[in-house]
Amino acid sequence: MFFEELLADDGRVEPRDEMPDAYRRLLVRQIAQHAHSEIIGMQPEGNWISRAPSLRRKAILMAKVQDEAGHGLYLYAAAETLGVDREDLLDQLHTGRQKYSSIFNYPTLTWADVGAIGWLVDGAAIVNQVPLCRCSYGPYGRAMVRVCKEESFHQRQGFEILHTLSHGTPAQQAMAQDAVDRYWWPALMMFGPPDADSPHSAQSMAWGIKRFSNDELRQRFIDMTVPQSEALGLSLPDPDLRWNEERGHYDSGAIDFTELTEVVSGRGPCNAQRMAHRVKAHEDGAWVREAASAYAAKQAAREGAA
Ligand code: BYC
Repeated sequence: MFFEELLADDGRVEPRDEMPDAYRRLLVRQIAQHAHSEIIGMQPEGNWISRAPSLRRKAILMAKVQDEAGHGLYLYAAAETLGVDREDLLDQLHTGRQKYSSIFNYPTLTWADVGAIGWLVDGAAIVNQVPLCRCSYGPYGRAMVRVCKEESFHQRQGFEILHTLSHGTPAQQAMAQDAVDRYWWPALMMFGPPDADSPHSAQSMAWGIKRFSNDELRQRFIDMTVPQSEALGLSLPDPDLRWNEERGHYDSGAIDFTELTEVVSGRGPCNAQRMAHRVKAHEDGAWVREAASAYAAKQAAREGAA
């Protein structure tokens, strides 16, 4: 069969190729959730654009939040190549039938949270998404290449914010530490449930959508981040974190996955607020979509007449 042979050969599946329905469904589910995460992800940081501490910081943050909107658009476009409709995906998000990343249901209480999101959340996103550049589905993998380049800039801007704060006044240091204390565990939960409780991993890895398991990527993130925290002079809020010579990895404390379940089930600190804001933004933007459609129809009619 063409599909199986292609995957066995590490080839790429393209939109018009034949593929099993279950492969298509698995991809639509993941790409849609990913797209939704990017656009909901604009909210926690967007909250600080008007309060960024300098013009430079404001300009950088605006560019970053705009990048996240762009990522959402590439991903909705990638999902559409699988035969789904963007309006329908948005409807599923707005009615709670499709998920978005748990991480965006936490509040951004101080400016340092913008640094912690860049460093930890975008850092986790890179670790999760670099292997997705090799995803067996072509349009998703290609979208990820550009997304990862931009995420890498985002991660550095977060690190630089925290570096400035952690080398600042005692109050600034405390603010940076507090942000890291609040974002560390939720960032680890971004990688999903432990492998033993991850219903989609086995099939997703067999089909070359995911290349590594949730726990493997979580470990990779921890190993990468501990030395960075030392460079920042900030501690990570896990007393059990220590290098394990035998394993060649950091050991870490147990993650409270009941918190992930709660947040994913809609009971996180900001779920209701994030969703209400998203639905309102969509409704407020209806006139823009109508105007764009009317303009496109006019252009098409003009081209047809010429
Ligand atoms: N939050 O079988 P599993 C970003 C769900 S964007 C919410 O392990 P899978 C950024 C999962 O969907 C960040 N839900 O699933 C943006 C499934 O539910 P359903 C988003 C979660 O797919 C702006 C169920 O739990 N990144 O970084 O094999 C600014 C069972 O899980 C979560 C992506 O979407 C969670 N944390 O693995 C800054 C990357 N974890 O569908 C940054 C692409 C699990 O059965 N996605 N669930 O109802 C992936 O790599 C994978 O989908 C995941 C989960 C690793 C997230």
